[in-house]
Amino acid sequence: MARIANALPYAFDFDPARTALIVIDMQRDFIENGGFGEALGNDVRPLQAIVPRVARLIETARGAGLAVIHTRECHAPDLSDCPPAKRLRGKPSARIGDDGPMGRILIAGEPGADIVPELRPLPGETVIDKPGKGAFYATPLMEVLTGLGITTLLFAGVTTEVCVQTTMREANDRGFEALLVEDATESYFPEFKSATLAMIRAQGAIVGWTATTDEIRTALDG
Ligand code: TIU
Repeated sequence: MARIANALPYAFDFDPARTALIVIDMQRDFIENGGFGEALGNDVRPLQAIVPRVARLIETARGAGLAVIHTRECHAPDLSDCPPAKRLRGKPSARIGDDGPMGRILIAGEPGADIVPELRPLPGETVIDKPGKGAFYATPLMEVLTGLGITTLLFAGVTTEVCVQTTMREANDRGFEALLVEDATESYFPEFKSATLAMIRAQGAIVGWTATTDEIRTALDG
C-alpha cells in the first residue's frame, strides 16, 4: 500500500497495483487555438499551461507501473452519437461536426480530436472515445477497469468542472476511490477549478480526494 499523507481532506491510502491514472480529454480541440474550446468563447492558454505537468504525472504513473487510460470526447462522423441537445446548445462560433482548422470539430479521427502530441498514449494504453462529458457513459470504461482489477482512480485532464468532475462523480457512484490531481487539471474558469476542488473534498471526501503530483510521487517512491 502507498499513502499520500497530505491529501485533502485526509490521508489517502491506495494499492498501486489496483490504481489507474485516467487522463481526461487532453485533446487539441480543447487545448489549441481553432478547436471546440475556443469556439465556445474560451481562452485556451490556461489549459496549454498544464501540458508539461500532465506529462510529468503520466511519466510518474508509468514509472510506478500504474495503468494509464486516456479519454477523448468525440463523436462519430455521422453525428449519430451526438444528441441535438448537445450540438445545438448555445451560440458557439463553430458547432460539433463543423469544419475548422483542425478538421471537423470533435469528430473521431480528425486532427483536433487527437490527444496533444506531448501526451501521446503509448502502444498498449487504453484510449476511450466518449460521446458524453462523463467517461463511463456509453463507453466500455467500466469493463476495462473491472478487467484490470482496478479499485482506485487518479484523475487529471480538462476541464476540471466539466468532463473531469463528471467522470469522477460517475466513478464515485460505481464504488471507486478517486483522487483529483490538483496541478494536472485545469478549467477555462479559475473560480470553477477552485470550487470543484473544494466540493470534491468537502463533507469528508464526499466525491473523493485531491493531492499534487509531487505528493503522489513521494507516496509512490516510499
Ligand atoms: N467546455 C468545457 O469546459 N468542457 C468540455 O466541453 N469538455 C470537457 O471538459 N472535456
